[in-house]
Amino acid sequence: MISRIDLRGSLPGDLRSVLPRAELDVEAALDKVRPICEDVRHRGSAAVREHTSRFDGVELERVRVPVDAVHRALTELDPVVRDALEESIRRARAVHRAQRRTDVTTQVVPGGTVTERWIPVGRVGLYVPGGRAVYPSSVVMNVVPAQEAGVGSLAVTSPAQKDFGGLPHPSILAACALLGVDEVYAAGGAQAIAMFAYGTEECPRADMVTGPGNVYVAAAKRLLKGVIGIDAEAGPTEIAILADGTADPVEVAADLISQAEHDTLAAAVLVTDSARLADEVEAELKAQVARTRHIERITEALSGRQSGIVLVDGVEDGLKVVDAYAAEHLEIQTADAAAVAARVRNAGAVFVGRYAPVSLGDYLAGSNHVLPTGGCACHSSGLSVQSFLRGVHVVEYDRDALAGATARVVALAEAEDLPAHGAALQARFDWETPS
Ligand code: HSO
Ligand code: ZN
Repeated sequence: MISRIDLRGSLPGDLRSVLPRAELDVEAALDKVRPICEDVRHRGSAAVREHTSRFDGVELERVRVPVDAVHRALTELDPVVRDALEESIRRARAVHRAQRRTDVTTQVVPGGTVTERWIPVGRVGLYVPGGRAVYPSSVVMNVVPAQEAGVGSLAVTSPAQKDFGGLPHPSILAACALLGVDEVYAAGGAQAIAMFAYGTEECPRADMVTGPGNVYVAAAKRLLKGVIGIDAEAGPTEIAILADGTADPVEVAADLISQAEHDTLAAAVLVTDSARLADEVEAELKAQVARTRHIERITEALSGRQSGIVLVDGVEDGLKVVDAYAAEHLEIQTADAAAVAARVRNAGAVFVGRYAPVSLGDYLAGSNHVLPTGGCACHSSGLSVQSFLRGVHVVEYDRDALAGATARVVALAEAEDLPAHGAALQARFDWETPS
């Protein structure tokens, strides 16, 4: 069911090329989404409604969801789910509140300071998928950091659902209500991203759009990235587990399956120096997958070329492999897991030891579950308060401080053949203009 890659002996120089990974063809979807985005740009709400009718089979009178429908969804939410969501919000708030930044002023020279001022994005649109993946937990993970960053205006959009009277899924509406977000739209796909990017009669334009989505959503984000700020393009979920002979095969298999459950393209990768563990995990996968609800999807994900068991000579080599892979989620299931985890450089989030499975992080650890996929963890971080802040340098120099800088600015400006730059400083002083 799951392939093996044997890297025992010696590791190849270009590790990335031998490791399993899915490819998502966003480029191919660009041509499909371009006319939709243009249509929304020129015709606003009418275009959003028409594309909703075409793709979601729902005739909308208005794209905006009435506020009372948002609140009603919360009253109808299962109290057990409500309690869990509330605790998830509490824990996420605690972690994200600690990420807030304070303005820092550096005195560069006497009389000359630069202050880094952190300013939240003014208005953010959050895209919440509505197909197979209806995740109220992702509403929490996107909204909480934006709110903690101080974003003043927050709107959510999620596809209109035929089965729910043309509204987004009720669990999405309920999560919005719990978080205090009542500006919600029933729109999905590229038309929803364009709605935020250009604005419509119903929905004022947003400065930034975040949230996962299918390939058309990713393509629309790529297309409109100059018009609106975006978060990362989310690809299929990935879990990598670095385990040695001390790991429990039942738990390792369960964790691999947990993320394979998301999508046929989801990736589950075990990196281990124990051939015995590899065999036991493989047997466990067979046994456990047979008992899962989403057996077909999981089987396809685990047997896909993006998943595999990688055999290495020791934990040291294992670390090199997981760093090269740069997983969205990385579990460390080894002896002295904390010490091994401390040496990881590339991962979206690291889960240390048997009592920190990825599923905990998906819902209730307090950490964010919007994380870089596709190897982007080597240069990017997950969603955080920082994602919704801009650091603005505020420069304040007094007369003497500027006078002390002028000769050097003039020298650099001359070196770049931009004398007017230097002259702008000289104009403030009784300075002899060089001929
Ligand atoms: N594992 C997903 C997030 C998620 N899991 C939502 C369950 N619901 C990507 O990090
Ligand atoms: Zn998950």
